[in-house]
Amino acid sequence: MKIKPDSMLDVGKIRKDFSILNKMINGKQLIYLDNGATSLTPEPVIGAMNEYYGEYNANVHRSIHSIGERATREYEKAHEKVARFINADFEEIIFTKGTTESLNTLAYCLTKRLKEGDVIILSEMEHHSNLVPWQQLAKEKKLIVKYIKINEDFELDLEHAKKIIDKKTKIVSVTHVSNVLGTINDVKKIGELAHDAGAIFIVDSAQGIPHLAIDVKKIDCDFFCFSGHKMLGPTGIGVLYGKKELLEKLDPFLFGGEMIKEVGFEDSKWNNLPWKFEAGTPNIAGGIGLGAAIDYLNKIGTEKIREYEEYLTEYGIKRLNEIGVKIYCPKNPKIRSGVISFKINGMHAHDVVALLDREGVAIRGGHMCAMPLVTKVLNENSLCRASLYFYNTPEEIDKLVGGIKKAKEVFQII
Ligand code: C6P
Repeated sequence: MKIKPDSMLDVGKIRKDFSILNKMINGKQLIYLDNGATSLTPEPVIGAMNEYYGEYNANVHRSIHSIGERATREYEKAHEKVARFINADFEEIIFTKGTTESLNTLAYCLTKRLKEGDVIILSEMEHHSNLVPWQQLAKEKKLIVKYIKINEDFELDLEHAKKIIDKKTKIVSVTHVSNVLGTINDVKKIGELAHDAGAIFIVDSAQGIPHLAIDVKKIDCDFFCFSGHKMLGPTGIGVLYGKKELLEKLDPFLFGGEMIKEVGFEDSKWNNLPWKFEAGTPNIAGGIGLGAAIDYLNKIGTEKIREYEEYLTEYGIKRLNEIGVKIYCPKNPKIRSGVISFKINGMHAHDVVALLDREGVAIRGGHMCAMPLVTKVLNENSLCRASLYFYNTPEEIDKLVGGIKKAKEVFQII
């Protein structure tokens, strides 16, 4: 560990923007290591949403009074910020409730393109959000779902992917970063395999975009899904990116106000992109909050965030290895995000989480909404997961380690 963390990011200064970090939990200062579940929200993001409610609380794309026009401008600006952040065009950015809604929308909208016997390729490390919608669609339309296997170093087995992606494959949908293993998948490569077979390629980047610089054109994915609340934004807002030519061909999922250009008693015409897919009054404050979160991430710099998190993750793994817990993550730091899942022999994850909570340390335990991975591939009934973000520090990891030692003492595990 050659580099000093302070030379990468001024974490002390950054932490001042997150007032929740001063909170006392069970008499101890909060140590928040559950960023994979949701990230904390900095003051500028809270401020942007408060400003909307306090200064120009109006609906968008409807009212032409001053505050209505300002709300529309700010809401559209948020789409522009997201587009620039991932190197997409404005029309390609649809706001949804989150990754889950983005993926369900795709499963619904793509139904018409699928017929009995068509194949959908997922991977063994999918979150339920990128598994259940396809599984249910497959049951309804008699499709076949196949899963790319994981190798012994917790990476996707690309040789296996090559074998199962063929001309029958119509959709390949994989996670960018595993929320259990922290593996950063080679989505560019998987996308090439999908496109060579003529399939649509979808990326679930719920755990990717908060931590990595994203360029959807470089990845060359057809669709890209993520949630605002894991990248400093509020809950209830997320994004579905789609290539314009594909979005234009798809029928909308929700019908109603906002998504139409013209309505008659017999038929209707759809609005331009992206509004064709945003029916009804949207989450205006949430969208504006997501825009502010992107401003914040840009100010810090996605490359710096990645560099610091790589350092912090390596430190975390080293410290946890010292106390003999079993860690499930790739060896190669270049393909590892700040997710560290581990198991303490003789203790259920929920007991570990509860005992750490007494020390003010917040981590997650269970199957992490990736039940097939945890129970069938890793053969565990539950795991503990510390998930880091750029406002965490090595000292907080030391407190986690101290808390685990105490928990082991309670259970008399040496
Ligand atoms: N994972 C976790 O603790 P939503 O809930 O729609 O914002 O995100 C769903 C989702 C989809 N894909 C991946 C890879 C995810 O990690 C998540 C959310 C959280 O791991 C909550 S279960």
